[in-house]
Amino acid sequence: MGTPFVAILMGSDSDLPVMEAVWQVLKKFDIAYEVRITSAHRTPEDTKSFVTDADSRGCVAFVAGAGMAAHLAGAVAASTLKPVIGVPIDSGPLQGFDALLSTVQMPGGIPVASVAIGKAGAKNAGYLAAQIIGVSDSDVRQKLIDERAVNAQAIRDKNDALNFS
Ligand code: RP5
Repeated sequence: MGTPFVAILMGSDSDLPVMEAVWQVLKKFDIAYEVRITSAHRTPEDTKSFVTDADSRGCVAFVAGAGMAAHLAGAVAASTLKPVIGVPIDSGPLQGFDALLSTVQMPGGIPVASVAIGKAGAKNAGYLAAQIIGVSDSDVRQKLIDERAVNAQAIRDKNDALNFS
């Protein structure tokens, strides 16, 4: 088995502007990833074979982003026991509320960890995948700890600079 990696799937190339936030986070932590445009309804066989193959090659977690009646994350979860993080994309007239419900409302037994709609959700999907890897990878865990410390200090510095009281 090769280097552990995160597999990132999205239903359409129109999801790319949101989903690129996932690998921007992974890059920061030097985590390997693979990206595929593949749809639960347009290319169901390709989706299943990519998930099965990635699973066998050392994929640690899957991130699946889709909009509208978003069943991609659920379809991925059906083919693997690895953690699946779903990103509801704000495409379509309901601005992601449809995708949120489709992603988060999985029936019991086949879980999908849904994050928020859109770019913030994609970013958090990257962080959640990094934290999953950080359970067994101390380098990644330390980088996450360091980043949180830097972010917390930035807020303290702002308070000092603004001097409210
Ligand atoms: C979903 O339908 C995709 O994930 C995308 O968010 C939405 C629209 O797809 P396109 O018509 O832009 O390809 O399957």
